[in-house]
Amino acid sequence: MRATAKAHTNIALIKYWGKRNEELILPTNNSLSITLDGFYTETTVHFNEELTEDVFILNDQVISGVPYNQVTAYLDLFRDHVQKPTLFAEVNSINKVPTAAGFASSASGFAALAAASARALDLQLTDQQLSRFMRRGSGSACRSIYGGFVEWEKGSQEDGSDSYAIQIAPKDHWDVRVAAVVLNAKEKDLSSRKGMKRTVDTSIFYDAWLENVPKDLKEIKEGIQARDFEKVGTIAEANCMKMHATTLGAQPPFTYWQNVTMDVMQTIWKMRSDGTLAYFTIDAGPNVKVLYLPDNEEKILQTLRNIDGVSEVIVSKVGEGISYL
Ligand code: 2P0
Repeated sequence: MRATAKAHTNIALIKYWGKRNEELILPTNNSLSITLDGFYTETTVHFNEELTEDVFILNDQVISGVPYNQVTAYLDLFRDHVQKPTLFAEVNSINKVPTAAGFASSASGFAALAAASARALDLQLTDQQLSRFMRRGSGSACRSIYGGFVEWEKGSQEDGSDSYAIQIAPKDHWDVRVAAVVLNAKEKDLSSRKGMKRTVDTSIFYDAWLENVPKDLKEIKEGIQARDFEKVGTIAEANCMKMHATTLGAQPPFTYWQNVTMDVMQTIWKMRSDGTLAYFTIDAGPNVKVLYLPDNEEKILQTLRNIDGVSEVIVSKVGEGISYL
């Protein structure tokens, strides 16, 4: 009843932004991401009849409070599944997703936890079933089941049975790079979960967001198949701008951007007008991720590192899906 799984985080090019069911984590729109090789979580789950409660160890520290409660609530899904309400587990995680890099560790964290839990219980799940379990921890986690380019189908069933990830193209399809630009910026005040909810509930721009996603999705998938970097970058950057525009129409309005976020955006625009193809995307936080092709790597990294307020630039290639150790 012990297993270890490794999951990589992912960066969305078409953003998941809104839920139609908060408890089951069902989205209002399909999303599409690249799995990243640089950032991952490795988790061992050991279900043990002798334990009287779960134990959660993260990076060699025993964890209590909110993160512990999230893990135990999540393990309840598996206890329910096997109908063993008192089967507790020791969870031991190593997280190689630097929080400063502005990647939510929830995607790789819940993907690894789901995969290790299912394997420890010998559940023999299909990929769809496993992706659905991942989704219940954090929406974006369901995309980390696969490497390469991955779409999360929003589905239409109320029970979420058709809301899971599918692979659009494997890792080796295309060597695209993603640079995480780490900024000297303060932590965000509003979590992505809360910002997403406020936007769905109040933004006057939200319907426009939803109407537009299918077009972005169709075109970016064509771009990925054709390895058309200009097309993929243009759509990804515009989709990010539209997601962030919805926050300005919320009540009260908000933005995840800080001054240095805009400095990086403007630097990318300047690079492009000078002929270097780089595109940005931004999640629910101030940090910026930059997409580019390997030929331009040196020049782009040097330019990014020279921006005032940039503390670090971390490069990632396209990564693999779930693996077991
Ligand atoms: C994404 N984000 O597609 C998008 C883009 C943020 C912006 O997944 O499911 O709010 O409540 O755990 O933590 C944010 O994730 O989602 C997210 P839930 P959360 O990657």
